[in-house]
Parts: sequence; structure tokens; C-alpha cells
Amino acid sequence: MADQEDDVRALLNDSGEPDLKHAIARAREVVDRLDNVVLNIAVTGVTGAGKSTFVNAIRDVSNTEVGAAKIGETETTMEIKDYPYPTMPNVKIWDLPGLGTKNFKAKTYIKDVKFQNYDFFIIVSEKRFKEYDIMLAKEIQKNKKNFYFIRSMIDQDVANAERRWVTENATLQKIKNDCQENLMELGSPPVFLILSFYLEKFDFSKLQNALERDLPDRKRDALVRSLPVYSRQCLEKKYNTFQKAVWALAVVSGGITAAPVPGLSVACDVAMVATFFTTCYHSFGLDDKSLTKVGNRVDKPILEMVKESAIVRAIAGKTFLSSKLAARLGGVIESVCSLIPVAGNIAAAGVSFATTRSVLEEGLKELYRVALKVIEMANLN
Ligand SMILES: Nc1nc2c(ncn2[C@@H]2O[C@H](COP(=O)(O)OP(=O)(O)OP(=O)(O)O)[C@@H](O)[C@H]2O)c(=O)[nH]1
Ligand SMILES: [Mg+2]
Repeated sequence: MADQEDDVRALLNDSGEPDLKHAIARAREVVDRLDNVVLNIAVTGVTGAGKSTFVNAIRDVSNTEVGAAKIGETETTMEIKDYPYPTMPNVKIWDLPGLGTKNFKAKTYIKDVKFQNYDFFIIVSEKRFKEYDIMLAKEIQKNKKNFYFIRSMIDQDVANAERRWVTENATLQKIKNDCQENLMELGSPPVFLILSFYLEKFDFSKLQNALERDLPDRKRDALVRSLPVYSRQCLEKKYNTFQKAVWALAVVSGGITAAPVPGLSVACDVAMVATFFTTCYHSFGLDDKSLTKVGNRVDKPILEMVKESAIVRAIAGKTFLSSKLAARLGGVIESVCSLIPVAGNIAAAGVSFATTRSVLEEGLKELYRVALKVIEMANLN
């Protein structure tokens, strides 16, 4: 009984709600948001600007991979196509066809691409922003949506200028000034310089900050969890969004109900806990595909390092939902995990809210620790 009272106290404290009924309702809402938030991002701009390349980059998919957006030297994207994030299918990037081609006329473009379906627009240009881009931005503005200008192909400009002994910084500043001059009639909105092949360079983190600032909370978290890990700060943000959900998941996976009083259950939905860890694992870029890519880039045995972690091995081996959950997590949180029931969905075996919460917290922390090590090895600070 004393344990249950402690649990209720801990739960109310975590939720910030005045009573169990409200805390449980809040927990359900938080857990629901983990998977079910819909976010639609439109990537648009003139033909050949690098839109599809950017779409692939922010999904962490290489251009040649199955399921990647097609890239090409001539007009490539001919129809509107959605590209869901591999592990968050409700978050979608829409690769829109090039503006101003004979198939998509500037005047009717906004209507043709069904602008109302998107949360915001990213307008890509490989050179100066031209009248098409400005017209598009005005139409988007008229329709009360946000837009963000990104300037692509920065590597080419920098390389060309370096041949004339112009420094990288001077080139970047010149591109920005140039773009903003062209966008004067829109009040010179910021222009983000992006190199899709290396998101960690230039302005991608500034773009992420701007998107986060403008999105409502639940959509912001979905964005943060979906983007590839390209910096320590980006990883930290991901960790924080998952961390915030831990208490709620402990409530929901515990099947806790408000009645009868005091009503805290003594169960743990093992499958739900495992699904949470698997989502974090993908979001932190710890899957084999992401790691192989990073490892090849820096020529270091990152995959091997990551596999030293028991929890990563368990998730990668898909043995996580098996009856060995507790043992798999063993090295990480031995004493806590030995309390977890071994199989099935809801399994009642005297697991309190506090216990489930600490299993979730410790598992998440371990995945975060490994992901930080990857960042370090990949020189992505
Ligand atoms: N050097 C360099 N090349 C890029 C960059 N982004 C895209 N490209 C190249 O530019 C070409 C066009 O890229 P896409 O991504 O297909 O352009 P798009 O805007 O989707 O083109 P459409 O679908 O025809 O409208 C391809 O050859 C890409 O490899 C970049 O940042 N730097
Ligand atoms: Mg394209």
C-alpha cells in the first residue's frame, strides 16, 4: 500500500496534474503523440534546384537506395509524391515537381500541388531566387502557410570561388546578401544555405531551429524525432523529446487506471516498452544501415562499437520482444530488469509505475550514450 501511494505521488509529480484521472488522460495524450502526429512538409522550387536530393538527405536515404526520390540532370520529378520517414510514416516529405515547367505552370502551381495539404513549404533554389520563387512565396503567404528559402549547391559556389582565391566565408556571405537582395519585396526573409550531402555543414541547424520555432509543440517533437542525426545538439533534442514521454509511457504500458482507488496497476506491457526502445534506436540512427553509412564516411569501425551494447544488439537482432527481454537488458539495468515479467503483452508481476519508469529511463539513457559515442567517432560535434 505504501508503495502504491509512492507511485501515485511520483505519477502526479511527473504529470504535473492534480489527480490520477487527469494524469492518466494526459499520459494517453503524450503516448498517442509519439506515433500519431501528422506532419506534411512540402519541398518546392524551380526545376533542377536540388529538391529531390534534399528530400533524400533529410530522410537519411542515399540517392541510389530503393525508395529514394529520383535525382537527375533533366526535369525528373513529374508528379507530387510523398516520402514518409522510414520509422515515422505519419511524417512525410512531399517532393513537388519543378515550378515553371510546361507541366506545372507558375500561375496554377499552388492549386495544382494542393497547397492546403502541407504544414509548411521549403523553397529550394540553386542560384539567386527569381520571380518564380517570389511569386510562389507570395501565394503561400496568401494562403497563410509558412515558407523557408533554402539555397542549394553551396559546394559548387565555394569551389568556384576558391579557384579565384575567394575564401569560403566571403562566398557564403555574398550568396546570402545576393539572395536577400532578391527577396527584398518579401521583407528579406532568412535564406538557409544547405549542402544536402553534408547536413552538418552550413545552415541546416538554423533551418531546424526556425522550423521548430514556428511549429506547434506536438508537431515540433515529431520533426525532431524524424530528422537524421547530424550533430550532437540534434541528438540531444531527440533525447529530450523521448525523455519527456517516459513517465507517460510508464503509465500507459502499466495499464494504470484511475478506478478503483488507488488503482495503480502492477503490470508492464513488455511489447510497448520494446517498441519504444526500437523507435529511439531508429531515431538515434543506431540501425545498421545508418551506421554503415556513417562508418564508411569516416572509415572507422562504428558498427562494431555500437554492437558492444547489449540493448542495441537485442534490438538489431529483433529478439527484443522475446521472453528474454530482462536478460537482454541485463548488463545495463540488471536489478531493475529482473523485475520485468518475461513475455506477452500485459503481464502482471508486481511491476510498479516507478519500476517501469526507471527501466524506460535507463534503456533510453543507454541508447543515448551509444549514439553520443557515434557522434564523437563520426566527428559530428
Ligand atoms: N554539387 C551539388 N549537386 C547537387 C546538389 N543538390 C543536388 N545536386 C545535383 O543537381 C541535380 C538535380 O538535382 P535534383 O535533386 O534531381 O533536382 P530537382 O529539383 O529535384 O529537379 P526536378 O525534379 O527536375 O525538378 C542532380 O544531378 C543532383 O545530383 C548540391 O547541393 N551540390
Ligand atoms: Mg526532383
